[in-house]
Amino acid sequence: MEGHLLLSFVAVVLAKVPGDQYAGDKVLRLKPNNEQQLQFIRDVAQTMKIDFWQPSSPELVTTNRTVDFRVPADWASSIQYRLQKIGLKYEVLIDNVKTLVEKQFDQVDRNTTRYNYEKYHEWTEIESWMSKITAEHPTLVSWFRIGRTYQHRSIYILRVGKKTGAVKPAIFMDCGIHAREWISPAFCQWFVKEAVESYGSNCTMTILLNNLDFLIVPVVNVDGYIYSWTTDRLWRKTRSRNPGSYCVGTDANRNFDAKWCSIGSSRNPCDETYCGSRAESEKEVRAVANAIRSYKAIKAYITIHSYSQMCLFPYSYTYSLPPNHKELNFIARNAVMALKDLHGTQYTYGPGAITIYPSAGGSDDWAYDFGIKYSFTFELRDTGRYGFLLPESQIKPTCEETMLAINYIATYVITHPH
Ligand code: 9B3
Ligand code: ZN
Ligand code: ZN
Ligand code: ZN
Repeated sequence: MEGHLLLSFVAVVLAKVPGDQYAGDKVLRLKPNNEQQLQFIRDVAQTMKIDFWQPSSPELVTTNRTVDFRVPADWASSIQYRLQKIGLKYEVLIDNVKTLVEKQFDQVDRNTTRYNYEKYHEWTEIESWMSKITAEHPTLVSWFRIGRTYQHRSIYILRVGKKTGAVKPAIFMDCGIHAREWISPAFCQWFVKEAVESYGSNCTMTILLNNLDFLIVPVVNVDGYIYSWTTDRLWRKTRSRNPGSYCVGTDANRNFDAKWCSIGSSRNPCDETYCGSRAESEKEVRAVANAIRSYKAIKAYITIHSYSQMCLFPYSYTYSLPPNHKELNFIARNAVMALKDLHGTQYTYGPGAITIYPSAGGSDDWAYDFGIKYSFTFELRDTGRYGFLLPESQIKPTCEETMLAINYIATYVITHPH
């Protein structure tokens, strides 16, 4: 009897919404104007537990560029005091992270019959959604497993396109490389929905699906995504153990074999940009890379992240420009213009190294060097008001506008077959 009581007590405690650990945490934005202020931020990052949102690690902070970071509640007032003292102006983007995290979980609703694309979904729901949409559209959708995660879950790919019996040129798109960027898997699902629902009625989509296949991985980092639902909403990395360290996980977007771990990544397993023990050490990364290596007709690679509103292309690992830089820049500019047409959302675009930050091991650079000459990273909404905690009310407008950019790129690819 007592044991039973104790068990239900434990269950109640564990069922707590993952957000409590962020009570009183703040997200601050500031812009260091000189070396001293820069040094101050780096010092603070070493002595306090600071979670860098944008850029994703303290090494990537530079002068005259804004930094967004989360400070734990206990440190917040001390940091704010010290910032004031050295005259570094800051803005409070989020006053209490817990409040926003809780809002996201409150909105979750599981008992609707039609799949709601304007909500974030947990992994089990996404998994059954894949099975359902495949069954409902057998002439357009096929469903495969491309590998397993560290915790042995399946990593799936959907092939979306009119089935012709022949191998068609393909566009590979993945979402959910980073766990906390929830808008990313939401977009992949939206894209598949739009594709199957508008085939036959929407002219652009019909032409696209007749002429190519979209290979879509809705969630790459499944373990991390689940962990961001159950335990830590702001988890970024995979969930693999690191021998000799208590810290868990590798940054999957620093783990690809593209000048691996040379810049903009960390060799410390406790850092958010830990590059892993070797290139492709992560099963999730190997699954994506193997899928791309084995599918012969991939014309474009697109990877979806958040936040910052950017369209990036190679390289991130060097400031050098790739041979078709002009063409990539042209495509990115037009994609971003198409996106802006809908709600006026402004995106910046350019090579990763100069547009966001120089860093190696990213999937877009790897896909490019593998031979896929059209390779893009999208950083979806917003620019920091909510950051990773983008409210569900923004899923629809974000996905609708992003569709226009992806459709532009896809159309470009089929009209430029070389
Ligand atoms: C980073 C790299 Cl290394 C790359 N090749 N392309 C884009 C990015 C930006 C994303 C990251 O992993 O930090 C944004 Se969340
Ligand atoms: Zn629509
Ligand atoms: Zn990301
Ligand atoms: Zn990002």
